[in-house]
Amino acid sequence: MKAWVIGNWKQNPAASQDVDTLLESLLTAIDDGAKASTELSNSHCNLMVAPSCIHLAAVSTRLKGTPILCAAQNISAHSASTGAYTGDCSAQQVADTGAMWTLLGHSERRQYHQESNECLLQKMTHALAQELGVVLCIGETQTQYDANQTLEVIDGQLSVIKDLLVQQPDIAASLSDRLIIAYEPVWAIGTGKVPTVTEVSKTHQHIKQTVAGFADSLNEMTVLYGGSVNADNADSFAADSMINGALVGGASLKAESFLAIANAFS
Ligand code: G2H
Repeated sequence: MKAWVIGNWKQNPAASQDVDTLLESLLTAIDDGAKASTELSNSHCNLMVAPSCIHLAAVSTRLKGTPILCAAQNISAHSASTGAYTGDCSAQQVADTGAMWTLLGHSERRQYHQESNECLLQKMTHALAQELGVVLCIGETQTQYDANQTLEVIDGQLSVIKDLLVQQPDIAASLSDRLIIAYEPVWAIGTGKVPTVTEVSKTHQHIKQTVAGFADSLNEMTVLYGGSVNADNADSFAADSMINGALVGGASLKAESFLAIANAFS
């Protein structure tokens, strides 16, 4: 299975000039890597970045024809492609920028925007209708982890996939190409704390088994780990066959560390 390394830029960088600098550093390093036939030629790893919505169109345009894909960080829960929804961007508007994926259900969206399974079911439906792939983020809080509730919490969050398949059984066959799950323990996000590789591996195994139980066609689900992944710890995650890549926040804002993580998974 080809690994994925995805940079979630969150609400960064502040200036579009810094977006350009980051993009050009990434593209130059990949170009140089291809010329030198190193791992950075990207033949073994899918690379994607998710800029903030204000930079999405520019980044998507710049990345056209390059080995890096572009994703939105979120889409509107409203079904209409246009309308009176101040501050929202519809799936169709995102697709129109050339972006081919969207993150959904990141813990920061769940926490600060009260995104529920119902809301995420709507967003997944709209994304897939516009042929956007979905990176569905799930994970437990510190309190839930301490109370040994990780798998229970994850099962609740994964049930949105089951609900989607109940509504649209016909998409089951194609869903594995358009759905990635990112397991991100909330307590590991931006904290420098990480679960052990064994813990992540066991949780990923549970996620894969659970999703495979929803439909036979979902028996090879790509499951990424996210939460304080950096150039130093990426190798250990990459060495485990249950971990099919990484969703990277802070370390994706520097080309050097993002590409070092990509190398680890290549
Ligand atoms: C988790 C991750 C990216 P960071 O949010 O999705 O961020 O790598 O900064 O912990």
